[in-house]
Amino acid sequence: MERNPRVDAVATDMIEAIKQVMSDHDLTHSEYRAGWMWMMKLAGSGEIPLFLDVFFESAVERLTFDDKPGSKGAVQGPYHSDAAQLLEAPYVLPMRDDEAGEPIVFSGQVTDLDGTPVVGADVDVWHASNDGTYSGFTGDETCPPDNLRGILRTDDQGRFTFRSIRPAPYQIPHNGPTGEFLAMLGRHSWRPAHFHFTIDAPGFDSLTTQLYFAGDPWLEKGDCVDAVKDELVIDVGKGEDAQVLDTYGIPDAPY
Ligand code: MBD
Ligand code: FE
Repeated sequence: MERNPRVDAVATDMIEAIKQVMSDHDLTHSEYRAGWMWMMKLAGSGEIPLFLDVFFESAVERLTFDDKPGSKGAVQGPYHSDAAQLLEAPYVLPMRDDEAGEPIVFSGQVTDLDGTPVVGADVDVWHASNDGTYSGFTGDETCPPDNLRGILRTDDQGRFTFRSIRPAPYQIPHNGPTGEFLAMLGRHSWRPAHFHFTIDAPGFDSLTTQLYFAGDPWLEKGDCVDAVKDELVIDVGKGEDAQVLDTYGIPDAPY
């Protein structure tokens, strides 16, 4: 393989930065081996994507997108599925017959920077189940791989509405090496409840973002991934408000 100047520039600085930290902390050889063993465990557990996204993705996301106009982005995280299906309107995210959780109806509109609706945009949405797992990543054979995921298309006003269950505060897998690592740093492994979105339309940059729910205690106590932005926290109506949304013609939920 040829020398890659970009990799050389970035990786050489990373290596030097790590060596500097080793020297600042007088790292011992047994500590070096302990870290080495821990990394072997991380690789064996399949949690490398989780670990990297928990500790580093929000920094790169801010660097890349924070100075862009329009809606704020947020990290993608490790649980997006490239195999999500385009759903048919009226939109209900695929869910199990006994899917636990509070029903929610969510509406949004995709516009360009001038506020002109974007018709036919693809809105890829995914979120965790009430027990805090993402389909396809649960190890639970009985959970369909497309559960609580799907792609919606905006209508002639750039709008979309879907029904699902309201995501619950979410604890990242905490029995593995990533959770163990957070615990050694004295940090918790919770994220505020969130929807994930990736919005794509021809001729536009893609937007990957998340939405959080006002009143969620983990907004105060801190997101273990450090990905929350104030602009991404929304209010949720109950009862009457929710029924107004129902006039969009979403059928009764299948639960
Ligand atoms: C998640 O659900 C998530 O959204 C992120 C960013 C990291 C770990 C788990
Ligand atoms: Fe998530």
